[in-house]
Amino acid sequence: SSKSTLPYATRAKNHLHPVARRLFDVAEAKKSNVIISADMGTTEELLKLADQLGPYIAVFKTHIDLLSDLSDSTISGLKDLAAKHNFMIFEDRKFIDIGHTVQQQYHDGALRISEFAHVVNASVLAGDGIIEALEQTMAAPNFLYKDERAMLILSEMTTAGSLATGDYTRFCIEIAKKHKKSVIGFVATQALTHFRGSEGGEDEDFVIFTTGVNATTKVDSLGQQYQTPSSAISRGSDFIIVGRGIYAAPNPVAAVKHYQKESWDAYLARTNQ
Ligand code: 5FU
Repeated sequence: SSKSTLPYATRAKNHLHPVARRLFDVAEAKKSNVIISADMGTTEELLKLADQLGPYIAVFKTHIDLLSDLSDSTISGLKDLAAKHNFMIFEDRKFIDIGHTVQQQYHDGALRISEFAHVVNASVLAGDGIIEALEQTMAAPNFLYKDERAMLILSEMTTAGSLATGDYTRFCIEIAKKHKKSVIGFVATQALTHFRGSEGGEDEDFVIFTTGVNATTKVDSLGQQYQTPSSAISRGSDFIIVGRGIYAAPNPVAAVKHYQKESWDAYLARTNQ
């Protein structure tokens, strides 16, 4: 049977990776499987959003390169708010280069991603060397955040005409299975169990983060395609990622509460609770 029918609490107990355990613990503690996609342009807006929405979210998703004023206070402010509100941070950087380059982009560099992001994602367009490179950095003996960092493979995308489908998505699963020390799951529109065949091992519990979620809109003008929170969760998503549906709403706090309730109720239904 699929892991996605198990409660987060059970998955938290059984998961091999400490970052996945913590994700499920946070979800359970806050009764939230919502991730805000905080696509802000300044540190002030970013930190304000994190403080306002912090109580209602499990994870705060950043595109740190959107900030025009990234500085020490951005990073320390984010880390303080993550501690204050007990949320995790996902940097949606979509690493895609050769191993040597992504190590530098992940650790140090201008964006300092390894310092603040518990979770990052990578595309395997270039093969699994990118995963090995990031895993090497995450597991280095002198790496400060060992056991507190993990990654997701970008295995599907939500845009019209996406090429990340079929055999490509299947390849992502093969790579994930081989790198369970660092890969905890996928960015995907649904559980990927239908690609896995019958050999899905008992210790296999991939976490699914789902972008392209909006309660009221179907598309944007640039190819984005949405499903609703309850659709995403019922199809096996574990955490829904919402950007404009929340931060561009007239009242973002009211909006996040709405998304939190809809997706938590869908999770309870899926897990027969
Ligand atoms: F990998 C992906 C994808 O396939 N679709 C996405 O929409 C990532 N995203 C991100 O989720 C995108 O870069 C935005 O940060 C966010 C969606 O924002 P929206 O305002 O909810 O459309």
